Formats: sequence, C-alpha cells, structure tokens
Amino acid sequence: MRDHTSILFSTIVFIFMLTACGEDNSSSQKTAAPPAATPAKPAETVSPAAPPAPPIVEEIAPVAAPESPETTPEPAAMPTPEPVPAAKTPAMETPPAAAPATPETTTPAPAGGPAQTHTINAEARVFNPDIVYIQPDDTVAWINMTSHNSISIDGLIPTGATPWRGQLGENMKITLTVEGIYGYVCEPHIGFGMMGVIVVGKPANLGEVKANADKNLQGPFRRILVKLNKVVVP
Ligand SMILES: [Cu+2]
Repeated sequence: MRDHTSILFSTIVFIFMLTACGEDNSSSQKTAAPPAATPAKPAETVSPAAPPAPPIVEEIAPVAAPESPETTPEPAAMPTPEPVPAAKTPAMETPPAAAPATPETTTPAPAGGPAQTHTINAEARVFNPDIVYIQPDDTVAWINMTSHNSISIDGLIPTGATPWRGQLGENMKITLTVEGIYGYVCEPHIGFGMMGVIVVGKPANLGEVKANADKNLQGPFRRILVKLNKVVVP
C-alpha cells in the first residue's frame, strides 16, 4: 500500500511540476490570447441568443393581429345601427316643420249666416292661420297664447272700429262688427314677424291700410305688409 501511495504521490508531484512549467511558458502568451478569445466567445454567445428573440416577437405579433381585427369589426358594426335610428328621428321631425307653411294659406270667406267663432292658434312664433276671413259679428279666438298676446296696430284697423290690447300669456276673443282690414301683432315676437290680418266682410280700407303701414310702420312692423299683400278682397 505504501508503495502505491508513494508512487501515486510522486506522480501527482510530477504532473504538478509539468503543469507549473507549462504555466510559466504560456504566462507570457496568455496576455494576448485571452483578449482574442474573450471577444470571439461573447460575440458568438450574443448572436445565438438573438435568434431566439425574433421567434418570440413573431409569436406575439400573430396573437395581437387576430385580436385587433376581431375588435375592429365589432365597433364598426355597432355604430352603424345607431346612425340609422338617428337619421329616422330627424326625418320624423321634418313633417311638423312643414306644418308652419299652413298659416301662409288663407281661408276662404265664409258664407253669410249665424255668427261663427274663428280660432287662431298661437304656435311657436306664428299665428295659424295668419290671415283670417270672417263676417261681421263673427268672433275671433286666440288660443295657446302662452307667452303671446294680440295687439291691434294703430292705423291698420277700419275707421270706427275699436282697437284691442290683449294680456300677455292669456287667451282672448273679440267680436268684430265693422267691416274692413285689421292688422295685429304679438308684442314679444314682433321681431319674428308674429303678426296677422283679419278680414271682416268686404273691406273698403285695404288700400288705406297698406298706405298707412308703408308710411308709418318701422322695422319689423313692416313685415305686416307682406301679409297685407296676400289679402284677397272677397
Ligand atoms: Cu308671440
């Protein structure tokens, strides 16, 4: 056993000495060798590490791509049904807007007979109808007069007729006995042209009323001339 141990020990010592000599020989060359090997290895290790990265990016990209197309078509489909009902709503509102054209049309003069009541509806900013043909002793009733009134215009009623001045926001009715043209306005809404003409019987004062309006009325009051020009003497 001792022989083997001594042989083994001597062998180890011999190998150690050989190694020490090798280190001494290579010690001078080590300085240049390590730098060359170091840059080469890291460059190789980095490049292999880089390739695996692209596949990861590619896997992420395809995942994100399917998500965006799915979400995009859904929002696009949702807004479509909404605009449709929205477009129908304004279409429904348009017909009522055409209604205001009604006041432009004049009602025919009623035939003689018992006294009648003629209703004038105060709509948004217009009297409907804005020109009313009645017979002497007939009654005119203004309704829906919230925020409106009816005031006869000086110089635009027949001689001998009684002017009137309604209360703001109150419905009213008057009975007209004197034949002729009567012009009136809604005081708060003169600027909107909210005014009207009442034609009683066979008026003799149409020319006189037009002349007075053109001569005396100022600003928005003059819009009554447009209505006076539409009057057709029965
Ligand atoms: Cu008014």
